[in-house]
Amino acid sequence: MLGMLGAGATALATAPYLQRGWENALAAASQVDGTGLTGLLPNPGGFRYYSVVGSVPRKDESNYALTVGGLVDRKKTYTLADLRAMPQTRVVADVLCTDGWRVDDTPFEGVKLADILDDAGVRSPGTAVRFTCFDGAYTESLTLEQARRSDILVALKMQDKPITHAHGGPVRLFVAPMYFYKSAKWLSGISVTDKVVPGFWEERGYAIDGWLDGADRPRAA
Ligand SMILES: Nc1nc2c(c(=O)[nH]1)N[C@H]1C(S)=C(S)[C@@H](COP(=O)(O)O)O[C@H]1N2
Ligand SMILES: [Mo]
Repeated sequence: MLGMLGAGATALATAPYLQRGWENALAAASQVDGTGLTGLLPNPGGFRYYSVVGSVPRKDESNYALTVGGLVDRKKTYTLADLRAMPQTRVVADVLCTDGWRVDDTPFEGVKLADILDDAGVRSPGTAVRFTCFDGAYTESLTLEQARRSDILVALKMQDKPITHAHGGPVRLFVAPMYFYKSAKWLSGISVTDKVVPGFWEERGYAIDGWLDGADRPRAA
């Protein structure tokens, strides 16, 4: 029976499993090395797995929640279904990590961060946004002006599929015009603050503004 399958059909049948195997292997390796050395392993998808902690709980429709608070008029909690019911935007952009790897033309899809901020109503003196993650460790931030760009998403899909656990699913941030460290995985909290609070890597020397060269930045005044 197996002998009757052409080589091509076999490859087609096994490729998705191989891909998932890689993701699991990378995730497993990072339980041992949570700080990014696993990023040196080859990965056919082009992406490398990053986590600053060894193990991250899995969340799905049964237990995922995104809370929005801080300097807002209406504190909110969104389930996955709530986020899926909002208008979806697809952004295709090059992903670049400061470690030197890149994956061009990667589609992300989800809710504009700006829509979520409008929903909650930013109030004075809110000028920045802080992101927290259900890995319990990673944080990120943006100015309010940056956060309102239409190419910054609370993403539910990556490469036109639901975001996998390894890539920060079910919900991650996607900040298209900046280095990928700004795109917090396993997003669980959005808080409007009165000043930019440096994120996890920014406390360790990374630039707070992660603009990519050639990103369409606001003109200097
Ligand atoms: N929660 C969390 N988000 C994170 C990180 C992380 O370690 N934890 N790493 C950042 C960095 S440096 C990169 S390059 C990307 C990697 O995303 P990937 O694992 O989907 O390739 O996630 C960013 N967001
Ligand atoms: Mo990165």
